[in-house]
Amino acid sequence: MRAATARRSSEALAAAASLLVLAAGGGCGSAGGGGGATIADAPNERPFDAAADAAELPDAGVGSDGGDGGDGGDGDGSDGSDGGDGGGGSGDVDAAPAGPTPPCGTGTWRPGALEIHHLAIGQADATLIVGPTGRSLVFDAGEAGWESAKGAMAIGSYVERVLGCRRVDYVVISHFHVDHVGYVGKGGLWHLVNVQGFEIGALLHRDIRAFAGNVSKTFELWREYLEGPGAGLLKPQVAVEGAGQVDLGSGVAFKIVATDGNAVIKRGDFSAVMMPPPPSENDYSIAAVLRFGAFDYFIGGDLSGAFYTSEYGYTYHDIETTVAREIGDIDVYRSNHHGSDHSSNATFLAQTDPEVSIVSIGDTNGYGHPRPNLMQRLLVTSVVYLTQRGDVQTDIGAARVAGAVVVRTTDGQSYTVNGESYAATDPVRIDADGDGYFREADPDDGARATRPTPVGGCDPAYQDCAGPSQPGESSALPAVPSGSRGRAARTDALRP
Ligand SMILES: [Ca+2]
Ligand SMILES: [Ca+2]
Ligand SMILES: [Ca+2]
Ligand SMILES: [Zn+2]
Repeated sequence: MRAATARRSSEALAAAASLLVLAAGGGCGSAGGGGGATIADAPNERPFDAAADAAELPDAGVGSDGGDGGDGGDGDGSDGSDGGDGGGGSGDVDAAPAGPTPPCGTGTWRPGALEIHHLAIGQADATLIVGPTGRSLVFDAGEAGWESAKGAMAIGSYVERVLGCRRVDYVVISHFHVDHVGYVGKGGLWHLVNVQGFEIGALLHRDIRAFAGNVSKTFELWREYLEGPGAGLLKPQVAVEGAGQVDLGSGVAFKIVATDGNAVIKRGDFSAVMMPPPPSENDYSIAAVLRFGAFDYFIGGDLSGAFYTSEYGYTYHDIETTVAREIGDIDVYRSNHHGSDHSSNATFLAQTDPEVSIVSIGDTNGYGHPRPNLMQRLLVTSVVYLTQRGDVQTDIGAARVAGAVVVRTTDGQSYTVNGESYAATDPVRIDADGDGYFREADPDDGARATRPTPVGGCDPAYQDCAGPSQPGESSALPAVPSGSRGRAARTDALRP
């Protein structure tokens, strides 16, 4: 369901209107941006490819991946290798001169635009979100190899090019795997603040004291670092569900809808348990919905969508199915867990019904990403953009291999993805029985007690299977307003 709507004039009007708002302040720190004369020369829809950009940097050759990071990693069980990339490499990190931080708002971003940049940094994640007043959030800042700083170098130069400065208001780390946060003392988020001199307003992370499954050296070092030298630099906060922690400017809501397993997995530290295999770090990913007008976007790290036991010593659990009812209909979906088919389950996609899907993926991944099943599921519901081609054995159909994927809107009504135009929609979705699941996702939309069951079933070791019909769900469903039967049930409380 895509519709072309190139409405340049309404975009320009909205941009002009928001310039007036800007005079009241906000923005990324200091400068208010380049003024109003820039609407005609709108920022590049697709400024550059982060990986390519990094290759031009003098220090881009640092930290070739090597050795054994001991990272529990990101595997699927559909493959073998995990953690470090193997091979030699010194891993030396040259200290890039930080220099004075230029003023914010002087990069490619222009006031009035909401931009979401999915960087192409291989099999690792980094997404830059800039609100219409210039407030900024980096969601994950990972490395494709544990000893690498290449991801950080690419992220740093990309962010500076968009914002004009080395400062971001928020960093959200979905979970503590190298491909989402990097390794302390080597790369990723550590490198951004310690070597490149980035200033961070606040770091939101999951509760790594109260919830731990299959942990890695990456996880343990970050847990120490955030309570030690990292505390002052990163101002870490434990993420909580809701929209109270992140302010991306007027009209934008950034709501955390899952963290620490969304109550699907039992609370506790299972890191010393060998058998049964404890939950994957992926299960605990922070997930969030961003709403701006009719534009709805979801991002959720490596959130899992099936109970599955890996031969590598961890288990996945279906978190997506419970989170789906908190999300509702979306326009753009940042695919969970790269190109894994243990995520993006059928219930999740039926409930959220995205028009555009974005898969952050590396060409040289050992996991067979994107998995054929995943591509089929995404392609029937959405136009699919891949940051890299991934495994060449997989038929990707009409998916676009795009490099960095940039989503941009100025009015919350139409948006572009690397320059292609789409209409944001808020379709009427039917949830006749009021159980939170639209009829497309609900096995029986006339029976409130009948809801989607977790993919792969319930894990008696780490879930409460004797409780409510679905783990993680309180037996008391939210009250249903009497007039809501047959109407769209999504809550609009977040809408600006
Ligand atoms: Ca929408
Ligand atoms: Ca229903
Ligand atoms: Ca039902
Ligand atoms: Zn990952």
